[in-house]
Amino acid sequence: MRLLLSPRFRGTPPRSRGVLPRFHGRLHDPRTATVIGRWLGAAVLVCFVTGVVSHVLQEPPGALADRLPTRPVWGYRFSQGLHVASGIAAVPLLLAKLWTVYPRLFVTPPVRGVRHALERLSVAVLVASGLLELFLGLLNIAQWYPWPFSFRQVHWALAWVMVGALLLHLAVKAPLIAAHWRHRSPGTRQLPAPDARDRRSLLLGVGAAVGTVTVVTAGQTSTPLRPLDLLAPRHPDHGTQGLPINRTAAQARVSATAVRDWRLQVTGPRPYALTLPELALLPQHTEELPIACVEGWSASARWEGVRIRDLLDRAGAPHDARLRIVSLQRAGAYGVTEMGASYARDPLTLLALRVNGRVLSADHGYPARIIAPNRPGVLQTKWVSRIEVLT
Ligand SMILES: Nc1nc2c(c(=O)[nH]1)N[C@H]1C(S)=C(S)[C@@H](COP(=O)(O)O)O[C@H]1N2
Ligand SMILES: [Mo]
Repeated sequence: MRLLLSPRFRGTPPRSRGVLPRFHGRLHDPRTATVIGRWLGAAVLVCFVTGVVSHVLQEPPGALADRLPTRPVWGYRFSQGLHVASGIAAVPLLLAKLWTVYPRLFVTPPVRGVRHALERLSVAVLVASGLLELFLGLLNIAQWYPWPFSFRQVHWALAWVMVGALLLHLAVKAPLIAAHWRHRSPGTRQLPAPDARDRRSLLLGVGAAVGTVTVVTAGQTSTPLRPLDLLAPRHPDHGTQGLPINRTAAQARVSATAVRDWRLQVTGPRPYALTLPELALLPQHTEELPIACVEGWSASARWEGVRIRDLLDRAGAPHDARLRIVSLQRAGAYGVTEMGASYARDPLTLLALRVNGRVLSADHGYPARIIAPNRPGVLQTKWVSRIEVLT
């Protein structure tokens, strides 16, 4: 109560009249907004940059497709883990920030001119796009799509709207942010601000909330935090053969007949087909590589199989060939994917037949799947039936 009723203001609380609520809290002020805004800004920056990385790896523009880096092998695991963790951390930060500034919704007069109206409009765009962006991301982690549009395209477009509105917001508020960036304003150099203790409590609470949501979800990608992974929808250790399963063979409608009659087709200058026993006779390689899903979970596994580049050499494919990988899958997305030359030529990129010492289970892509270093999980195609050399 003391906090809400205290008459001692710092900063300028918005004026309100009549039926509108009155705000006396000392924490609805620019200093608190600046401090929380800095944390939120850092989370948004990390989330945005890692989001761009994820987008470029999934849909590389033009010639970049053949030059994507395949090292470090855990690069995507790290960046996508950060993307989801910073997005989750941004939720309590955004809520705290909105709480700090919401009295400004009730300023009177609501519009003081064209400039003020535009400024308020840009804040509305920022708040709406930020809330929606985080909400879409969270639902995607839960694999729940109650909307008719493509998650990825909307999440991507909205990210730019949000960042644009954020830059505008920062520019408009720059003088205010600068004035409240440091701990004490010049006039009160000697005395601690009267609201310093309240603010410290609020910030500690927000920090604790961020820490908690991070610790109970980051175990989906970080091995040391794994025992505390209580809230993430997927646990990296739960699933057959030591790996989670995003789409089962049944969900992908991979038919038993198709698997029984399976042969690997490779097209190219010298096309050929191989049965599973024939593939097993080719030189086999074992690599430890992570699967890193865009949803934020990741896990490392030991994969055994044939190098893609060996299969390509056998087909007489040119050195810079890009590939199309076709799966037996008949339902849902990711049945057909493309692979740029840097992945196709990498000695670590395998057509895997085994994982963690055993033949791939049906849900992990039996008879054969792609595993490549530093690559989003969605492109690690399961149930591979054909590799097409694109020229
Ligand atoms: N054909 C096909 N391959 C696929 C998918 C799919 O839906 N269809 N899902 C991908 C996704 S999103 C991920 S994260 C990985 C997960 O592999 P796992 O289920 O073996 O752990 O497989 C990928 N390979
Ligand atoms: Mo995934």
